[in-house]
Amino acid sequence: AAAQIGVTGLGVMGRNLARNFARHGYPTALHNRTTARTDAIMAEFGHEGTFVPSHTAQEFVASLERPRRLVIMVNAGAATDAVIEEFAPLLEPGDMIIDGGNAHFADTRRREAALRESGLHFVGMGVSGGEEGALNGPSIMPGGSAESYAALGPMLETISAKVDGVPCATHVGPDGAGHFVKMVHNGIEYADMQLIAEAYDLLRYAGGYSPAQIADIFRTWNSGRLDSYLIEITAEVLAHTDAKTGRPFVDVVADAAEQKGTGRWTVQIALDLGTPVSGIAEAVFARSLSGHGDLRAAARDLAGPSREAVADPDSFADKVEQALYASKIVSYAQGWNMIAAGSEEYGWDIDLGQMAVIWRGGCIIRAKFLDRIRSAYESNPQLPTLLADPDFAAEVTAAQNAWRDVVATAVGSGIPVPGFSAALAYYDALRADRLPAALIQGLRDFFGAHTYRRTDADGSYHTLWAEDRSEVSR
Ligand code: NBP
Repeated sequence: AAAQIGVTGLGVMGRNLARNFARHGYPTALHNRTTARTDAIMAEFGHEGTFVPSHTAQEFVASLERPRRLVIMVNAGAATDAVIEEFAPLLEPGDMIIDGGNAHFADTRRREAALRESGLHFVGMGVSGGEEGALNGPSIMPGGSAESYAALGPMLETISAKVDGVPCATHVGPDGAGHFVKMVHNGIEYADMQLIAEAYDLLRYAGGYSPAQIADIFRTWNSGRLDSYLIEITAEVLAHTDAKTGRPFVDVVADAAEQKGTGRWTVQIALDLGTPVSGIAEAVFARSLSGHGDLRAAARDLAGPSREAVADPDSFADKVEQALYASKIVSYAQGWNMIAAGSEEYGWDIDLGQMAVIWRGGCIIRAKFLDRIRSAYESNPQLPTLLADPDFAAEVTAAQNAWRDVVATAVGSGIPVPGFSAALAYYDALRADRLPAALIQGLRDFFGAHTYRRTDADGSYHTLWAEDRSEVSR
């Protein structure tokens, strides 16, 4: 039998992606290093569609119609290279290797270039939505050649999530573009979660609300402009009572956040691109700080204000909603600027509005809000920042007093809000007439003769600081 697509690496994600293809009527070839896993999947899910299981790489490749579409769903890094090395020699020009793992986009660029030499298409494909999404409709971010997308895209659009009938899958751009935007997506997810966590902390310790009450507040927020998957599940997690102790679940979970690395990659690459993603950076650092039990123990006795509840918790909760929303706009503005910077650097020509379209469903950051980003870029594809979109600008303007109050309350109460305050600082820095960067340039010129530019004349200048302080034009 000729399968239209094959999946190798039948772990949590690969198995569900394969089932998703088969359930949509595509005969799907199955392969896994440990063959027992393939057999077990056939036994359990074989009735869901047409599967063509194989125990060897040769059989697997032979079971695919041409041009072959071979999806790899294994751990990123060495495992992915090993699997590519195993299969590439068995393929023929025009065939596609599709890497659905969380690869670093630089690896994807390297692999794409190498496989192109032998006439193979390599598609670095970001997949978001976890286990559930892979089965029922993920958000899919494929990179690679336009030719490969022509052969693969319709299948991806079929199995992806849909919002208003529109698939959450699109051709992002050449080589590493898909994995790049998946990485930024994950970075934005880190920032979202950090902002949500700060909102919770404020409601709890400055608002004086219980976790169950905060769950209700999040539920209310979820019926408004913050409507999103993460706000929805925040209410679930906060409402949950620990079965063992009867205490709020959030109080029995150790407060040390872990990470698998895509947030860190986002920040590393943002530093290389020179694009300020302070919201994502603060989120990554906040997780890492939370895990430093040694530092936290050493600092426990440092002085700070006592945490007292505000006088009017209800109005405070409303302000926290505004601060959260405004900070979220900033964080998405930063994320989108990073995608634009990557697109520019690598010549990907990414359609910025389309990223909002494919993240409206299937993925972890899915939200009503993304529709607004889509329309902002639809109105102005050259939008320099989301904050310049008239609708977003109006909303942030309306929220800014509350936002400042919330940050001030946090500072006054000793509640750390790196996400809220970094977002506000970014907002104020962008709108400032003059930044103290002028002084920094003066200092650089003083100690290192690094020169500076002037507001009143072209050219670069150096001031002879030690002597008569006259300026020298360079
Ligand atoms: P799992 O740990 O469930 O499965 C890993 C798979 O990789 C297994 O099939 C394993 O085969 C195979 N594999 C490994 Br590991 N090393 C191999 C090698 N050297 N040669 C051949 N096969 C090898 O992982 P998962 O959660 O399905 O994740 C797969 C990829 O998807 C990862 O890159 C992950 O980052 C990405 N991803 C995960 C999620 C999520 O929510 N979990 C979401 C989006 C993307 P075996 O059975 O023989 O050990």
